[in-house]
Amino acid sequence: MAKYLVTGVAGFIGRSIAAALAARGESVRGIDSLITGKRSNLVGLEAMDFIEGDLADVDACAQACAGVEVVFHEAALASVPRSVADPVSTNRNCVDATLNLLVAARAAGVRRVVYAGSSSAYGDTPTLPKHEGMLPKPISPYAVAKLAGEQYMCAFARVYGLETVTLRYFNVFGPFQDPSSHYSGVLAIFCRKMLAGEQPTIYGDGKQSRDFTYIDNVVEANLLAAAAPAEKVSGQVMNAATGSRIPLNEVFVQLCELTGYRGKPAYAEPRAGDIRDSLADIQLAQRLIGYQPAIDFREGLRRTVEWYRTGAGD
Ligand code: UD2
Repeated sequence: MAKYLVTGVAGFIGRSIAAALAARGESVRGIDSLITGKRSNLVGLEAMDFIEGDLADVDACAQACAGVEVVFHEAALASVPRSVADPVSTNRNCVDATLNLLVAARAAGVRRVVYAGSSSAYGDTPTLPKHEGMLPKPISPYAVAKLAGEQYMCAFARVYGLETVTLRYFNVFGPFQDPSSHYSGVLAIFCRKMLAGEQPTIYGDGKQSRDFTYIDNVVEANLLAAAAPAEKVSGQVMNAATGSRIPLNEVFVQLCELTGYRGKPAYAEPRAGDIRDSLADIQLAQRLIGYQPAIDFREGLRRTVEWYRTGAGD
């Protein structure tokens, strides 16, 4: 019987958490609908109990949660522009899925659910850094859906005593992130394009900034959140990031150095629902779970470029 369940295990964050658990010798079950997750991301996880299933299906949720102690809930339909194009699918795969999972987790006697929240919850407020005491102001359907999920987490902790912890991720990147879709994360798209000598497109003036967070930091935050004492963390929401930000134009310059790309970027209209600047205050996670980002942006970017250079992302 698996002690841990990872939802969205064929996505790049889910597979990275599952791999870290497996490396510690833990028994892991994973579930993924393979809507955006990729079977190829399960390489190295052959010992895991894998369920191909959709969390919008309550029976799949029940099957996934049976006998499990801790859930890492990474499954979602990510992307702001995807949610602008199709808000109903985003709601189904983020909100309905999260509620179904929580109901099933409670029924199965799961002790704790660690949830992948999103920095998009803060919206486009000018205040930086973003801290958890700020009033959420989501501006895209995706941000609304991720925020609804974290509110369900808090409510289930409060009214049912299920231990829940929300980590608000800030633009996570790294190996295994899918570069192939128009809706992929910007660093995955840029790495693949620039290594292939293709021109990347920057939406807007490129002065927008992000607290890009390397995957290993987020995996570590999850392991700490799962292990922290309930009286400290249950029902809490905390940022998981690096606490520094970089504009997209500067990212492009660094990627030119790392990939050898010699061209210029194309510039296009800003995207609807896009946020200008994003930067996390990470003191709460430091205090509650002892989180400290170990890999900085530059080193993370170097490792990421090397991974895409191997062609593993194709
Ligand atoms: C949001 C969340 C992030 C995560 C993610 C999931 C914020 C601040 N961040 O990321 O935490 O939940 O959603 O999808 O809300 N861009 C280009 N060219 C491209 C692709 C993107 O210029 O080819 C720009 C894009 O317009 C944006 C930036 O790059 O300004 C980052 O875009 P993204 O899609 O990687 O992530 P973002 O910030 O929407």
